[in-house]
Amino acid sequence: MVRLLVTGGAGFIGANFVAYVLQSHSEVEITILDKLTYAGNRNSIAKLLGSRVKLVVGDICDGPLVAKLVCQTDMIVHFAAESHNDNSLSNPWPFIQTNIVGTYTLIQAATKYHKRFHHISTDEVYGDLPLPGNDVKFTTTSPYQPSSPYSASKASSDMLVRAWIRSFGLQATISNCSNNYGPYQYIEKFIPRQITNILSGRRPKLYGSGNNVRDWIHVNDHSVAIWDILTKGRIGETYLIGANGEMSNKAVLEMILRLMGKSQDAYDIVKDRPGHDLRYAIDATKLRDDLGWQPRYTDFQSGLQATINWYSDHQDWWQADKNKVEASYARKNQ
Ligand code: NAD
Ligand code: TDX
Repeated sequence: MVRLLVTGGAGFIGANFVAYVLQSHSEVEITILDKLTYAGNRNSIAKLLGSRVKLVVGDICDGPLVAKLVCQTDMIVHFAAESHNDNSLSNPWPFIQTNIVGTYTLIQAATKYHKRFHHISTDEVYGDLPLPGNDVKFTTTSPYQPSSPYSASKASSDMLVRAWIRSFGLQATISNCSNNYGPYQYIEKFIPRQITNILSGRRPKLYGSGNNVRDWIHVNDHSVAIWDILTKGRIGETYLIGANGEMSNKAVLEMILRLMGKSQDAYDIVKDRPGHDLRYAIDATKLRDDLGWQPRYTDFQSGLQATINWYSDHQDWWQADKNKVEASYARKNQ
C-alpha cells in the first residue's frame, strides 16, 4: 500500500480529492490532517472514513504533530489553507499563519524525512489579466503579482516550496489551479453562495459590474490533474491547471438564475471587493502535453446544474451556517 497524507482533506477540494483517490486508486491509504476550521466539515468526509481513510484533527503549524505524520507517510498533498479572499481583507493574520507558517512546517518535515510533496496553489498568485480580447493567459513563466492578502500568502508559500526544492533537495511539485466548482464548496464562495441564496429565499449578490472573469474548472478535473502530477510529474516543476472555462461573474449568475427557474435580473448589485482581480485565465498546455491530462467536465452548464442539484439535495450540509455567513456579508454591505 502507498501511504498518502492529505492536509485540508475536510475542505472543498481536499474532500473531493480524497473521494476520488479512494475510489480510483485501491493501492492508497490516506491520512487526512485537518484543523476543522469553519471551512472544514467532518460531514464532507464522514462516508469516506474507514480502513483506508482516517482523520487526524490538528494544525499544520503544529511542528511535532506534522513531523510524526510526515514520518509515517510516503507522499503528502498539501491543500490546507485559509482560502477566501474576502476574509483575508477583513483579517489577514490566519492567512499568514496557516498559508505561510503551515507550509513552512510541512516542507521542513518533508525535507527531513525525504518525502514526496505536492503543493496545491492558485492562479491568483499571478495577479490579474486584462479582459478577454487579446488572448493572453497565465503560464508558468508569468510574473508573481498577487493582489490580496490571500494571494500574497499563497505566493509566499509557493516561493518557500521553490526555495526548499533548490536549497534542500525537497522532492516537490507545485500546481496552480483556476476557480473550482462542484459539491462540498463552502457557502461563502461565489457559486454556492448564489445557489443557497436562491434556495433559502434570498436574492443573489453580484460584486460591482459583474464583468470580472473567472476560469472555472470542475473539482473532479482538478483531482485527476493532481493525481497525474503526483505520480507522473517531474520533481521541481510547476504545472498550471485549467479547463478553458472563462466566464464573467454576471454570465455565471444569469445561468444559475435561469437553471433555477428565476428571472435573469433577480439579483442585487452590491459593494465591490477592494482590489478585485479583473480576470484569470490559465494556459494548461504543459499539463496536457507533458502528462496527457485533459478535463472531462467540459460542459459548464451541465456541471453547474449538477452542482445546483447537489446543494438542493444536501440542505442539511449547509443550512446551519447560512444565516451566519449572510450576516457577515451584510455587515460589509455585500
Ligand atoms: P477550503 O477553505 O474549502 O478548505 C480548506 C481546508 O483546510 C479546511 O478543511 C480547513 O479546515 C483546513 N485548514 C485550514 N487551516 C488549517 C490548519 N492550520 N491546519 C490544518 N487544516 C487547516 O479550501 P479549498 O477551496 O478546498 O482550497 C484548498 C486548496 O486549494 C487551498 O490551498 C487553496 O488555496 C487552493 N485552491 C483553491 C481553489 C478554489 O477555487 N477553491 C482554486 C485554486 C487553488
Ligand atoms: O457574493 C459574491 N459575489 C461576487 O460577485 C462572491 C462571494 C463573489 N463574487 C465574485 C468575486 C469574484 O470575482 O465572484 C468571483 C469569485 O469569487 P470567490 O468565489 O470568492 O473566488 P475568487 O476570489 O475568484 O477565488 C477563488 O478562486 C481561486 C477561491 O476562493 C480561491 O481559494 C482560489 O485560490
